[in-house]
Amino acid sequence: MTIATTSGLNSLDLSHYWMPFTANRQFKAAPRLLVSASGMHYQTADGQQILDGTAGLWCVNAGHGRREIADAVQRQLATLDYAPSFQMGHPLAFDFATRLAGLAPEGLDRIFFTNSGSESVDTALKIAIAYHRARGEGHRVRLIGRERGYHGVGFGGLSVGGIVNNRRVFPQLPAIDHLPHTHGIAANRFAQGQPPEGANLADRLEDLIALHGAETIAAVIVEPVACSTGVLVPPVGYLERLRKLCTQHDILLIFDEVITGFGRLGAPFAAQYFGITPDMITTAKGLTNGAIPMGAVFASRQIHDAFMSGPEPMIELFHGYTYSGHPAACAAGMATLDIYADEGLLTRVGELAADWEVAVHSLRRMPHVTDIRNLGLIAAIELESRPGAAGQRAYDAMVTALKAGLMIRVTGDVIALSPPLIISTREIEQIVDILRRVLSELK
Ligand code: PXG
Repeated sequence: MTIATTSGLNSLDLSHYWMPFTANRQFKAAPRLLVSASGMHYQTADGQQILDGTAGLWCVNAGHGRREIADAVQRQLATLDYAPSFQMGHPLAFDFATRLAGLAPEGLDRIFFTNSGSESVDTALKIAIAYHRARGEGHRVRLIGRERGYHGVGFGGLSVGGIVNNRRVFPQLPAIDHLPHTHGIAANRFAQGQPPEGANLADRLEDLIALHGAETIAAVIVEPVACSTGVLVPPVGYLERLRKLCTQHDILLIFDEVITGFGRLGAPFAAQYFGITPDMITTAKGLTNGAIPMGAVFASRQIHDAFMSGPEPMIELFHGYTYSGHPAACAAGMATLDIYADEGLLTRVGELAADWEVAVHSLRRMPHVTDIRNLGLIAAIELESRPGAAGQRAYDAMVTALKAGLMIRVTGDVIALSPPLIISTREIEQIVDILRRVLSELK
């Protein structure tokens, strides 16, 4: 068994690993290395305990080092390490899909397995286009995303996404358009929970329909809460309007719940929290508590059944991955769902959200803070950018917080928080206390 220790780290060769979404040269000059994790904490190479304010990258919902998951994966690998998923199967993938269907909003009970959020997104977009074709509307190929949306890094996801740095270097899919984002409305600053203004921005879909023709549009994809670009909480009534317009024009509505899925808002899915049923939900991350890479697309029965009409020997959807429904990932997922059920984690945020809201908004008067946003167990603290150095202030906050024993995420000059759902109220206070110190010392 390999156990990470601090010994040998001085001789660690950092040159070969090309790190994702990282300033490689800056990182390698002053590496931040984590070697173990348990519960709410990481441990660094030099033995420091770090309170995890971000559930890893928004994925370790049940906390770290869950023995049950490790044991389940180990048992599965020793029993059936791999089974082909094309024209073959293994029972656990069917069991896992059945369990997931039981958690899903009514009717979204057909599950397609992937290996990541990006793959879930590209899968859902392809299903949307193929669905319309299967029912004789092959002209519906246009996909609508939203400015400041993040849907992963596949060509589909980056095309519907709305983050300029992820897009500018790469060619995008044709037939894409974007709704406006909902950020920056003055009346919404420091709103607690859903902000009051901006539902009318959903009506901009009508402009896109007028411009392109509804019969060319396959799907609209949005994150119910746009997390990666700084926690943009949907204005009251916004998602309802999107749902209504999509239904009216036969456009599929996809909720990208890679982050909001599995309890982050206090319900299994944001769809249930908001009481709005999309046509598909994309997931990953909390699906396996981050322990094994896996994603899943939840599709409505109506979408699924539209594919099931041709000759039976025909493959209905020419799409899938070598590792779709991988046995080890299914085992991790089953063990994760057991933990969620046993510990009530998919609804626990309902009990924590009020304390969380009060705690994060107590930072309102700290230096540099221009806005605070929250929903469920998510929060953002937006800082004023230094002139000519956007992002630097929040980056410094991240480094200082880490030294003070707290892991936060930053995007631009926004601090994002999304701790594991097992957090205690004392640990919520700890997060805020450390941030208070960090902000008061920040240049
Ligand atoms: N959709 C959404 C809504 C996401 O948040 C993806 C798709 C892509 O998932 P994969 O598994 O392909 O990375 C994501 C991923 C951050 C951060 O700090 C967010 C993500 C990933 C890494 C960092 O905001 N979200």
